[in-house]
Amino acid sequence: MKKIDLRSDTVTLPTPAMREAMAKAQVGDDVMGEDPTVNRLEEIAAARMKKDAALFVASGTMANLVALLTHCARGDEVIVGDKAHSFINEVGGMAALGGIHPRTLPNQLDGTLALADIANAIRGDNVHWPRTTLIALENTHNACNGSPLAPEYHKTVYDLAHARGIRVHTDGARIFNAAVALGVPASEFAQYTDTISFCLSKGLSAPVGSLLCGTRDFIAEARRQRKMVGGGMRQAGIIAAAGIVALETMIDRLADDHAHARRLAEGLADLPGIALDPACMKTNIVFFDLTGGMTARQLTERVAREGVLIGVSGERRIRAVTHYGVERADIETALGVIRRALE
Ligand code: TLP
Repeated sequence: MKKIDLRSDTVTLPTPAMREAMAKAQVGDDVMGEDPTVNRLEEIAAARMKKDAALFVASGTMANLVALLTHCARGDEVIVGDKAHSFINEVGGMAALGGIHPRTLPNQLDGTLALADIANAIRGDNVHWPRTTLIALENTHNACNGSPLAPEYHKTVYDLAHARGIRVHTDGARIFNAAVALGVPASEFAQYTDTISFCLSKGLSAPVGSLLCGTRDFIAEARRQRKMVGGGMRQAGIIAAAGIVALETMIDRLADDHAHARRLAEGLADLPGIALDPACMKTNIVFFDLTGGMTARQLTERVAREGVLIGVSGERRIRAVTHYGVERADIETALGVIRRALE
């Protein structure tokens, strides 16, 4: 029985081309700046985002942490969505390690922060208050149905931030999903954010790694912060090699994942006992709610016994994510298994 693992696109396995590139990668000591494969990956990433420079880090969590540590001093405030990955799912690293104060605003259904909320939240100069230093956005927005944020939205936030002397960081863990969904290059989003991070290890299927992109000076300082949090990885070209293959070969196929997610959402919406609006599903992440007696845990356990893995994300809320290795036929199989499990 083939396992159909829809828990996350982080479960993707490296492609044969990645394994070959890893085996043949030229490597050196990256902390000394001497790993040619890491250097190449960083150049490719910066060029894709049309930024000056990029830094290879171990994970999306490290990319956001290093970005925030570089942007903010202790006691500074970052405006961030209440459903942002960096607020919910990164172990409170910004507070624990950076002394950074999160000011959460409600994420709208489409993953945005309301402009009026942002404008109201930016603090003036007052001896009682922390300084607002940064606005952190997320694109696609994981917890908001994988919604892609439009470049125009980024521009509005960027203009507002810069008019008030504040910078913007974008957690673009899945920025290529946003790019494919909206039919624009990733640099369209990146031009309206001071820094952007993205992951190689999610939909792009590389085994490890994320990139943080920004100005040359910013990345030079981020390199120190990366070292401080233990992210100097030495012969990291072994993993960077897979990242290069990911950027060169795995972006366009994300459209398949989106089509599969759409089919999954439509199929689920037809099942009794499930609530979801397929119109909300624009990329590869599908959330749905159980409206009958069953809990999310009960359903996930039942379907797991038949080889379909989905993620619990609330008492009656479930997440399913499509990715490389999940085919159209797998979606139909998963729908059948879920339907039977609900009966
Ligand atoms: N997200 C993971 C889990 O942590 C929830 C997933 O399965 O979706 N930003 C965003 C928007 C993310 O979705 C994630 C991972 C990260 C950052 C962190 O990346 P990693 O796992 O590489 O540290």
